[in-house]
Amino acid sequence: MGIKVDRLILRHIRMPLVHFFETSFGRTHERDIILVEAIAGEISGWGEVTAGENPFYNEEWTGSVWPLLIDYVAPRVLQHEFASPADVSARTSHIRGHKMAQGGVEAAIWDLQARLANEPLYKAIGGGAHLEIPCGVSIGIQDSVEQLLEKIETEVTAGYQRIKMKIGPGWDVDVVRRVRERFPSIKLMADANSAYTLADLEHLKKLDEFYLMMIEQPLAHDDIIDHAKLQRALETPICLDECIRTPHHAEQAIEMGACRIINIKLGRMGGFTPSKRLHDICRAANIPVWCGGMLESGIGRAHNIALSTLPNFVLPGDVSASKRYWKRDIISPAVEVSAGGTITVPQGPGFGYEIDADYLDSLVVRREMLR
Ligand code: OSB
Ligand code: MG
Repeated sequence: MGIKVDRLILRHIRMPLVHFFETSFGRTHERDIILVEAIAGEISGWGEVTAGENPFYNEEWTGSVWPLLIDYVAPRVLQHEFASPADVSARTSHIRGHKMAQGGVEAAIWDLQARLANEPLYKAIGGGAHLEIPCGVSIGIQDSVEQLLEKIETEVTAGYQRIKMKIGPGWDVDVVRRVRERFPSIKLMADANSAYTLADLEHLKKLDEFYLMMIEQPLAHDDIIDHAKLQRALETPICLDECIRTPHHAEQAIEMGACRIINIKLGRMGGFTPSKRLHDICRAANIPVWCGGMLESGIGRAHNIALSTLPNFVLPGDVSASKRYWKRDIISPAVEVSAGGTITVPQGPGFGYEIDADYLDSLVVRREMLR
């Protein structure tokens, strides 16, 4: 059964975060998110564009996504007969970059296809190896070390299986030391979001002492070669995030020894099809993967859950409960995490949660219907 999208509705929504989130590139208090509703006849599929409010994680931001979707992605996708959603990504991949914009539409069409077939999204994408997803949390840079220790305590008590802390110059070795003193046996990792260069090599080596599971993306967002040099000097495994924007980047990083782990983000890769290809490359090379997050609403979160059911997602990801981010989520029920730190994969059609249409409507900043 092929698939044809006859309408796309774009919505820009604004959602306040329960707590600000700080990375080495800045602080976020509220999210501006672009949602994609892909419609065939009476049935809708939903996707989320995971770009941030500013072009600091990658080149995309809420403001770039809107015209990119209207001028370049929608015209290539609307009214086109796809044999399968697996063909959507190839239809837009001539667009340089802007993978998150492309990926939001691609994911909406996978959800649409799953709903048309009345099956769960995870089955449609060929997943299902895990139906309980192991969860970790990502904790931003705090105003004080005490605050960070308190947050970690809360999350460990809630059952989360691993803690990721954001680091950057001035908030690294000494802070990690304090965390390790207080929590000697938790699974701990650090994410630098490209805050360092090879000039910091001796400083970064000091992190080896804290037996971290991995250090995520310490060096430049586009520099696989320097990561290979750093990995040779470190005992701690490097995990690449920003550097891996195509499956081929992973082949190059693995060949060069630039990392031992890869974080897969659905949006960064441009959707399920390239994410699956990346997953398969890593699996064949014995590189474990985990699912990253971009402070998603429930819609992006639900897609991440489906993705995480693929077999090589063997490490706890950054997919955590809705309530850590939102007072109220736009899906129902909210994403919940068990006392053992897992999410049970929902079995309903599509991504398996309902859209809370009234609440969603109340958050809309702008809306556009495309035919
Ligand atoms: O690098 O993983 C990252 C959030 C915004 C931008 C980049 C990153 C992050 C996170 C948050 O770490 C993960 C989450 O959604 O909880
Ligand atoms: Mg990261």
